[in-house]
Amino acid sequence: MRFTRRFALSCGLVVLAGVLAGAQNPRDRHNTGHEAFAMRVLAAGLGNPWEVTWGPDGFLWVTERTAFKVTRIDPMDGTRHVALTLSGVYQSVDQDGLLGMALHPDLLRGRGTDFVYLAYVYDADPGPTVTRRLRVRRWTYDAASQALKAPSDVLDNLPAHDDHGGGRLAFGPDGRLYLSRGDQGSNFLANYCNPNRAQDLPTENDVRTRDWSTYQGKILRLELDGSIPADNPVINGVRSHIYTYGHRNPQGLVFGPTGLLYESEHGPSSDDEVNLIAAGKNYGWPYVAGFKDDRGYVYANWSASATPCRSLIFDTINPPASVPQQKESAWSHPDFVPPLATFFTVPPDFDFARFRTATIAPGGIDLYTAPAIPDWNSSVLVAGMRSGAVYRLKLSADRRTVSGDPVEYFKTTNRYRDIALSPDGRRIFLSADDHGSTQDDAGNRSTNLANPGAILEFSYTPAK
Ligand SMILES: [Ca+2]
Ligand SMILES: [Ca+2]
Ligand SMILES: [Ca+2]
Repeated sequence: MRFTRRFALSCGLVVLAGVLAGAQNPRDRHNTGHEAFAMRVLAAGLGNPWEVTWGPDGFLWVTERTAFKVTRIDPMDGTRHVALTLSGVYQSVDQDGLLGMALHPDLLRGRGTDFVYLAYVYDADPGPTVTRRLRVRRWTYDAASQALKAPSDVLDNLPAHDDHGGGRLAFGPDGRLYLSRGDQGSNFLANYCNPNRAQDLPTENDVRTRDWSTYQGKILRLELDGSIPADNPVINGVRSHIYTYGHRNPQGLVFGPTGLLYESEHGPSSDDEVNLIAAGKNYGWPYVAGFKDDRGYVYANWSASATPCRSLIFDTINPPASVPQQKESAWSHPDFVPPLATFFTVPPDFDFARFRTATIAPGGIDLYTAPAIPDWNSSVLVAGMRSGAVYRLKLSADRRTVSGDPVEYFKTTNRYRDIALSPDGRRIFLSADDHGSTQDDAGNRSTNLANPGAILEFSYTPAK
């Protein structure tokens, strides 16, 4: 087939396709985990909980994307304590608002660094026009009042838009902040005429003038004061905040115990990716989705159409002849890194019009390294928004490759946005969006979410 990307929401065939997809869509041919877990709704009705992480105080720390709150939740009884309600956040779509949060590793350890870092979208235009930008700002946690105080800017004026916002923050073992930035949905859906800038890199002058407009489809590495680390990679002759590039919409970012950095990102209509992130590397987007295999994806650059793009109607399956198209195999780059795993790579003749997207829409990821659940140490856990499940990828002994196929767990009719683990590894907590579409238990698309805005707990119950 000439071109096979597919926009899943656009067509009435999806209901029929849902029935047929069971036999053909690789997403529906997964292994299901045999371990037993008890499910409990720990909290519900949160404003799109986005990041959930286990804090040093034994509470779950949660960002609420659309309520602009940082909420601490007692994992025993679900009691909530709001540590901060932000002002100055901009949110009007599903990709903006309050996003990532990283806790300083010395938070509540009496070292004077009780810091919490947040990433959120704001409107940089003082007038009626909306100009989305992303800011990273630091707060100090005051344990006596259980509140976040004393905000201090880290970095702002980062590009943001109405689609593919990335926004995950991670605190590295090297004492630096890592931040994922999406490709802003460029060359796709409503933004199909915007050139995709995931491969664009800044000039020396851009860096000197603090023009961060190329920070789309990137993973950034920042000093804690927002400056560019002196040991950041030099890419194309320039050192900037950019750590890696060629990403689409990375929403998962987590460090393993030996300092390896794992990332998840959304694919187009196939090939969501889990990547091992290494300094200066190119992860291929938009030239390559998943592996460089010419399966199910061709880069069609709408912004370069010979006929003005705005006069065209976006069509993922059959772009008009005026839109330049390039097969994955026609592109090569010395720093290209293929993914560890995809969700899911499709057969060469996969019929997207019939069988729909093969993606899970990955949200956050976490790394499981506890001994509690037999054979899970070490695994990457990936939250699937569109599939309503979590996938476990078993890692090799050096944690640099994935062994075997993904195994599915915790299937419900929810959009799982992020994951947190109790330190003993016996409890897995999942945040769930308060609206949107996912799959029900029969594999059909559903917007009737079982637990809107919830934190769900799954406790491992070992076989007797
Ligand atoms: Ca998390
Ligand atoms: Ca890639
Ligand atoms: Ca591919």
